[in-house]
Amino acid sequence: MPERDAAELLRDAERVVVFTGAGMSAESGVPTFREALTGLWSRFDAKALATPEAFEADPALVWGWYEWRRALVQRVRPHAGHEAVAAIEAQVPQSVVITQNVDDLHERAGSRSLIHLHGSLFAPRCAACGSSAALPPLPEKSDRVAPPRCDDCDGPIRPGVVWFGEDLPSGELSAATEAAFGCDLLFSVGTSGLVYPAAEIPYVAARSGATVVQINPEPTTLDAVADINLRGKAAEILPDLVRKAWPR
Ligand code: BV8
Ligand code: ZN
Repeated sequence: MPERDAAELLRDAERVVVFTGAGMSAESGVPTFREALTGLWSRFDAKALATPEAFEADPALVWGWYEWRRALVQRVRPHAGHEAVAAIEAQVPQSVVITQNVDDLHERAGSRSLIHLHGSLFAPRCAACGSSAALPPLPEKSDRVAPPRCDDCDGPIRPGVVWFGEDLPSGELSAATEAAFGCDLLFSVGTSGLVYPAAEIPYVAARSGATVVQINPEPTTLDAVADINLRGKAAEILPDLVRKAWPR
């Protein structure tokens, strides 16, 4: 029974990596990239908005979208799957969480060894000089919002995320690659594995001899690399695995 095997592997693991995507936040109520955007944004494609060109062309539209997403994240809560990930970190000292998500749900569930490959909604910075900026008060409703200006150079403030066509932060990428290379067990949770170089992480683990366990309700490109495929939701499977690995 694959889930029992995964729980046994988890119990015996020395170095675990949990690699998460938008599906990890879905049961908290944060829409994934594959689901249609709602409201003002429904006529846009996330991939078109998450680019430097879009911000250049219409800073208020893009800044407003990210502030809408930040407001949504602040209204929701981490779920039992996020808590299970934090429980794994508590049980397996050498474990690392690598997330593609820009929300703070892993942090709020207690995860500490956390790498954000694509930045965070909570770290705005100046698009011109790079100074970090304070988070402004959230807008009342989801709409276009002109980005605040930089205190140092009056440049426009941008979200602290990695857009399509932008390099990932090199420190985070090398730390994540190193963790994947050195782990003996990697969980890939709630990611379609389409966006590179982040999607490379499970392959790095597999190539270095780790067991790869995928948790996802539908087939993804990472089926090709998963040793064990657990078809289901993060908030159900992860707590179940932790209970089986470390019965109270
Ligand atoms: C780069 C932050 C070097 C922003 C994100 C042409 C020009 C330029 C670049 C490229 C190009 N062609 C290809 C590229 C590379 C590009 C890329 O990979 N494109 C893809 C589309 C092919 N990558 C980049 O641009 C990266 N940079 O390559 O730099 C470079 C530089 C210049 C020129 C060339 C190269 C930067 C990529 C980072 C983009 N930023 N996020 C923001 O959040 O707004 S990516 C964003 O989308 C997420 O962070 C995540 O990575 C991705 C979404 O994927 P997932 O997380 O997997 O989510 P998805 O919705 O797809 O899937 C959810 C899954 O969950 C599903 O499988 C679903 O079944 C499952 N699920 C649902 N419910 C649940 C569940 N699972 C469990 N439980 C549930 N309940
Ligand atoms: Zn500035």
